[in-house]
Amino acid sequence: MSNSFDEKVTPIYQEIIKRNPGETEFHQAVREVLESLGPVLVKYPEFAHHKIIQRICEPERQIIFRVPWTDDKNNVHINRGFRVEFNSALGPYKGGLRFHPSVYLGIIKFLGFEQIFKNALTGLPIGGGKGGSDFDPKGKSDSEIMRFCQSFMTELYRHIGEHTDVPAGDIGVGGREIGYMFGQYKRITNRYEAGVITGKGLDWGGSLVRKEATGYGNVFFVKEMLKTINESIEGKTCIVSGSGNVSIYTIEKIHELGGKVVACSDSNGYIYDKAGIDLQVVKQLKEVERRRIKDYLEYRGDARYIEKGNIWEVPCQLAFPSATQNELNGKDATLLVKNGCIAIGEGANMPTTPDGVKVFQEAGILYAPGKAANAGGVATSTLEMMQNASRDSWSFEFTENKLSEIMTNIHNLCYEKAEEFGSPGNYVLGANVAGFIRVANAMLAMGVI
Ligand code: NDP
Ligand code: 2IT
Repeated sequence: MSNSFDEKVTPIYQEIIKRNPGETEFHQAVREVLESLGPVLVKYPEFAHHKIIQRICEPERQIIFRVPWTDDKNNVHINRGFRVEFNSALGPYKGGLRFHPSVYLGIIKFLGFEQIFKNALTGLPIGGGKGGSDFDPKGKSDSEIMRFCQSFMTELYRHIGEHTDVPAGDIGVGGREIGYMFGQYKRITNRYEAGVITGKGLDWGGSLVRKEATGYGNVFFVKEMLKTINESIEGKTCIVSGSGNVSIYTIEKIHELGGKVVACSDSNGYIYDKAGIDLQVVKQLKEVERRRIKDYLEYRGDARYIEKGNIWEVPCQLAFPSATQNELNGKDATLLVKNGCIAIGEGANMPTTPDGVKVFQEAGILYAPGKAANAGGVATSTLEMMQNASRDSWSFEFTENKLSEIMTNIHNLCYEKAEEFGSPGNYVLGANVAGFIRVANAMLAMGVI
């Protein structure tokens, strides 16, 4: 066991491992938060007395259900659906749905756990939850996707609601899937309850900037970090892993601010384009045609594609891991630092392994953990809920300014908390402590529930 654990926290962590066997990603996420909490328990002994940590680590409710569907050839398939309603101290459960074959309870619990603190950092009234399925959307026809989403919602609808639990997208769930799920919810309940799900289309209750929000928000966060060392995005060479929703809008904002992204990827390999990634090509391939990133070469002959390659070997000054958990390990981190990387902004949830985080921290480079840096997505989902509740719709500029303000606030909160708790520049500590204290205070006020 690492000595970074406070002695009060060690037995709590051991008990969590025992109660949740085999859920390695959940253990990893819990450990990272608990490693920050020693000094918090010293300052707030009432949190220990009321067993806030133990309660926060136990989901309020976990739902697992069968999702049967038929493919285009009339074969029957059975997938497993999940919704973990983790913590509602600050508001209705809020968090995305992930459709990916790797999904199991341990992944949904890690994501739901992270979401509690991320949502708290936004300052908005949202609790934490996450859901999804081990369904693999790759290669499925549009009507197969629709039937799967309808079957998934036929069970999920009874657990959600605008004041109860509000899902959104994540890996494998974008505007198309949200549309099919909202349609089925509306049909079953006979209610046009727009605030039950976010990431909706712009003509039917969606918010401008939601699609862009996670990527833009991450870039805003990194911009704020760079300011603390009198640096900026302008002129920097960047790499962004993945080529999905988060990656695309990270690239867009970096380019708008004068940086140059030279590499992005999918699960098959990465592309390197020295002249800078042509984002229109990536959007066409990924958002419209749902093809592989290697097909980028058909449009940009000078670029290179490295099948199964490691994107972190590309020299850069700023890195934005935006694909999935544990995609960047200790060796990768060492390589990035050696190649001159000065800042990391995590678009994905927990993309850096614990030994990778250690490398960044020991090298003293700027490192923004996902729960702070990618909070712009869920924050803008909440702006969508506000617009739904008031039957209003806001302009792009107004909404983007709000997002930018929220990201600056999150940055400053993490920065200040890290200083207050004796670890200046440690955004991991700052984010964990600030998020935890907000939830803990609400839990304390509401009694033992
Ligand atoms: P998308 O499904 O749009 O894109 C995911 C991208 O990551 C694809 O390029 C995909 O490649 C790649 N990827 C996914 N899983 C793996 C894997 N196991 N190994 C290698 N590559 C992988 O998802 P998002 O962009 O929405 O999500 C990306 C990350 O951002 C996730 O960690 C998510 O939790 C996080 N996030 C998303 C938010 C949102 O608003 N959407 C908000 C906050 C965080 P391929 O197509 O080959 O699978
Ligand atoms: O990880 C995340 O924050 C998301 N997938 C977005 C959640 C949301 O409710 O918008």
